[in-house]
Amino acid sequence: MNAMLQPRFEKKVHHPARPWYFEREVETLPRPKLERLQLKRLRATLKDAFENVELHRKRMQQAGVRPRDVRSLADIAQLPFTLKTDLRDHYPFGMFARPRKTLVRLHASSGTTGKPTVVGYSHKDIQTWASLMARTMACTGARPGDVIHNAYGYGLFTGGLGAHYGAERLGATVVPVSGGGTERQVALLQDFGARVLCATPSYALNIAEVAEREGVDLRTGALEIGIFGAEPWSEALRSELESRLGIKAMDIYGLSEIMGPGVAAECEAQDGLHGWEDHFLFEIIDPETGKTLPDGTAGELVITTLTKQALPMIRYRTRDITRLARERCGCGRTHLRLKRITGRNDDMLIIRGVNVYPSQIEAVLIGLPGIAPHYQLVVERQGSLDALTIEVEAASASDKFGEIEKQVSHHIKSRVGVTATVVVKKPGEMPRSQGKAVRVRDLRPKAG
Ligand code: DLL
Repeated sequence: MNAMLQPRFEKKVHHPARPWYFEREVETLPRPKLERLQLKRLRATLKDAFENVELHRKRMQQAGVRPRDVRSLADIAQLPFTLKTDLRDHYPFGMFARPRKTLVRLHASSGTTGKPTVVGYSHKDIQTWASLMARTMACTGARPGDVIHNAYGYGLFTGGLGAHYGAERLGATVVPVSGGGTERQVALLQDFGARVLCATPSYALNIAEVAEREGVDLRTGALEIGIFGAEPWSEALRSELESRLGIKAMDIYGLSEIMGPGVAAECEAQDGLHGWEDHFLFEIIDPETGKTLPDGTAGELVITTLTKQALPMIRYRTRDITRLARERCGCGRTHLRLKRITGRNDDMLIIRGVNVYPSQIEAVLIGLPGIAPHYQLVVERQGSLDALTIEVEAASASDKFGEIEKQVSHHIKSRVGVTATVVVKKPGEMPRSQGKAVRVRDLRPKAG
């Protein structure tokens, strides 16, 4: 049946009035106790890294700091940073703190250039990850007994298996669909009555579109919660997904180098992501100077692991831009919150002197009349400057593309401040995401 012919029915999403915690005691630990636990674990991690990872030992020696010199959490600022290039330079296993034979799992994130980044897990690391993902899912509203449809990709990417183990640990019924085969996903979502959908936000949009095309109204079904992450996304895309799928769209954050998904998660307040401080230490630094920035200031997120065995990370520079908030949250969790991650430092474009993240463009595009939420940014070099073209798809076949282009260009200029050429494509012409969406096509000549 055509989706347009079905009755419009706004489902009331059941979000429990009272929060439910997977690990109540530690999630609500008073901050002084939480910080004492962090310091104890930090010192143990530093000792372990010093004794077992040559790179960390050398770096600490060069900086003239010994693990026992770290007597307060603030002392961490004396320690050197770890970079993604360190992992690449020690490819594949050179930064592991445990013998390879004792590890039970490897994952890798695909590098666009050169070698991938390889990460390893001990048996205990996998247990910790499963618990943290269960905690993450519970924080977003998932409950034991739910059917959890897992459309994160299975394989070397941490999304699929991370969510899988978390869902099982929570006591849910996991459907391990992985990405792709979207028509089948729509059928399974209906047939199995999934309450929770795990996917990248861009792939969830693809699912919503295919469902509508097939005449399936997911808004009236069992689906109530989307656990979305693995790529930057905007509040505008959140509203789009919430209304098209009839769900609460929740943001989760993580990265392979630190563990995978399950590092931070939104609660029902949808006002920042609780970073699990009993396992990670979060800092914000100025990406230029490396200096620590106060809470509330936007900068680069730096994470130190506090319990990882196979791959302890000391002051890992994530390149992700966010802000920290330590005020108490209404949900009762005492762990700090990371504000929505705007994007990666490397993804920031400088268009005629104006800094812009793809997610800022997305926030303007979604909801503009006449266009669908499918877009790509093309960056080219014109003389000595970078020029931006926004390719976006028309909501319907019409002959008013020129008019839409003018409108979009005007809104981008007035709200983001950049001048962009806008090209409107016919419906269905822009690529659809199967996992992490490709938002930028960089056609600038490569340096060197
Ligand atoms: O994307 C882990 C993950 C899987 C997170 C599933 C959430 C859900 P990587 O492939 O190593 O790991 O990519 C990590 O993705 O440094 C961010 O730049 C970006 N990222 C992840 N979550 C978010 C988010 C997984 N919620 C990189 N918002 C990170 C914005 C995100 N960016």
